[in-house]
Amino acid sequence: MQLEKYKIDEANHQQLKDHQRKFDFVAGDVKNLDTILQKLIDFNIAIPSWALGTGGTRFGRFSGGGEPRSLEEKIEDVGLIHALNRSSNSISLHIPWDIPSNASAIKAHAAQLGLHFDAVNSNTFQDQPDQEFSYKFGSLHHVDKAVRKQAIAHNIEVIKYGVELDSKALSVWLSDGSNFPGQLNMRGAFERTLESLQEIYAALPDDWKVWVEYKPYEPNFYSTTIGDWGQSYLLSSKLGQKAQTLVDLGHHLQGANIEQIVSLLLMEGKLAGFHFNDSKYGDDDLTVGSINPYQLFLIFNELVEGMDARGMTHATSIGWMIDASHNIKDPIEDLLQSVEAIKIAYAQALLVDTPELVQAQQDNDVVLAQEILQQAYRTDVRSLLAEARLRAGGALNPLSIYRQQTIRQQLINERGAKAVSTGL
Ligand SMILES: [Mn+2]
Repeated sequence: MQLEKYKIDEANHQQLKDHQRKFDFVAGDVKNLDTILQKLIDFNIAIPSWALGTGGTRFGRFSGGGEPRSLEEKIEDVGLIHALNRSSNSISLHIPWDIPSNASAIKAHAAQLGLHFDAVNSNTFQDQPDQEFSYKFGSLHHVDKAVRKQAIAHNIEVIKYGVELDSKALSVWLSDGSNFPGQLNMRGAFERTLESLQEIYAALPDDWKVWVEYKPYEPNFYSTTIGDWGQSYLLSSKLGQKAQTLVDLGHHLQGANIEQIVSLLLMEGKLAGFHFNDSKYGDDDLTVGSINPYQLFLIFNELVEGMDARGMTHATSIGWMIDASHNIKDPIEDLLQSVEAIKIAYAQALLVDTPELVQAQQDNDVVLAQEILQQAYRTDVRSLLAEARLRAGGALNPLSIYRQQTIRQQLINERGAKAVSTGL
């Protein structure tokens, strides 16, 4: 289904007076208001195709109904999100969960909804029914060359699908690791991974990147072959300029200073981009900003400062993507909340008074430095986001329109109460 523009306009009209009062209250104190609004309009976050269905736990999956049954329907759902928030103009595919069998039709369908394709993701953490060798003991790091070759070929095939869709990056996350001490020679595993990635790297088109994601544990619980940003950085450095490190917020041990990691990767030109989510304990796949919005703000503060220092365009210089799929919310509502939380953190980071902060740091004025950051963090920027959406043709309040228009019920009517998203 598609949401007609006039329905959004009608709802906006009803909310406009209330919005204007809130916006005027905040906007009066914002320097460079129009520049900031334009940056917010430009800033889009890619939606992963696997986030449009209800995720599972190790114990079960409870679908909410009306889930997209095909890639086409997933694209329609992203189109709905983008129509509402004008901030989700791309979709990231996971192969083989979503194989674009007719690339030109898929591309045309997406373009009609104002969407394009972000990074394509390979999958060698599961066995597929028709594959010859198992990934039980790893893929790109496997001790058996035949298994590595199969995994390399899969990645090259994913690049091929991506080229057809005009994607520009291959995102690689490996579950390769070991569960018990002694199971694996760690140096050997790393070296085999590097060799495999070198073959994949050689197949990248000139204007492509490969993004190397890391994760400390799960599904393996003793070692992971690309376990942290240092290991990913080592690989991406050895591979070359087209390789960079991808930061997934949930892929850190508790207490890790992610903002510092981000700052240094950005300094080295090695930050590929983000997989946004939130967590309390591990890779929890919770909605961005639901647990620790201050950390998200601190990350964006480093991003804005670091990107400005390198003269990078915020919206397009690195990849911005959500990677979350949990099990109790309506996925579309969850994604609307996620995009909102990311843009709130971004807007707050744009409000940081950088010259004042630099001076406070120079003076070792710790109290003032904290005050400057928290002044920005404690500003309610939601009406700035709403104004940016309004100017871009979206909804003042996407979630309220989504509910008011009973979109989920319409999707259930169209697709069925038992429709379960493909892939996950
Ligand atoms: Mn991820």
